[in-house]
Amino acid sequence: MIEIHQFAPAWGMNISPFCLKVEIYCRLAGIPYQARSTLPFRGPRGKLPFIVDQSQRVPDSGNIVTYLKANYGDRLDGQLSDAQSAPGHMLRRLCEESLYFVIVYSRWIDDRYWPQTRDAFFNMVPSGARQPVAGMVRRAIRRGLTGQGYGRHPLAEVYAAGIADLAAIAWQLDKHSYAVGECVTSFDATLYAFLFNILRVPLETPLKQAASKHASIIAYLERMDELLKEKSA
Ligand SMILES: N[C@@H](CCC(=O)N[C@@H](CS)C(=O)NCC(=O)O)C(=O)O
Repeated sequence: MIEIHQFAPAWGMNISPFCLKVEIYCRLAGIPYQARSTLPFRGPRGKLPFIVDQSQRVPDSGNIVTYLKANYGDRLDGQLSDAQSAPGHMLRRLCEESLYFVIVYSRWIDDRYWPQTRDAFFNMVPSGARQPVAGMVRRAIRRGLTGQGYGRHPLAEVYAAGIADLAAIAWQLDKHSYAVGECVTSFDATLYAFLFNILRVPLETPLKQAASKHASIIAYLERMDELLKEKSA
């Protein structure tokens, strides 16, 4: 069985959008898997998720989906037209290359939410080492965000970027039941994982407040919850 190597749960849930994306893809495609908790430095590229399948290690959620399609059949995207693939690709990039960094910023940099993040993500570290370890990881995340760019902006601008991303997603979901049409596709694994990581974690961030106001986003998460329940029944 495929092993998905990912972070240990925090707040009782999968708090990595990229790791959750792979889990959701497997659930939607009906591919059995086992989740294994690990740390990023153990992965082939120093990030999570990676999968292990018959002793082969595949890193990167995008590569993993490509690998699963090639080895287990393209169970979700076989019928996609170019007119659906193009907006799907753009939605995915928006989530992974923009919204993701606003989520990271809200959890790790915004002082209002950092204490909750620290307590949830580092509770397995012995209490004496918890503050220094958490502080060290936080500094590394800050450097990453400075390199990416959002770390150089004032707080309000970072959230404005994320809120604009959510408005674009809401517009798309107002037109369709799923990410790019009336059938679920691999793009929904991405979209659901990112929206879940904004709306279902116990951080009342400006992103969560903005997402909560979009009826199409709320309805989409509920629709996907129902579908995932049916798939696992
Ligand atoms: N392009 C990668 C991105 C994965 C990624 O950024 N993973 C984050 C967690 S959501 C990570 O491992 N961060 C730890 C680190 O950078 O040290 C993918 O699609 O899997």
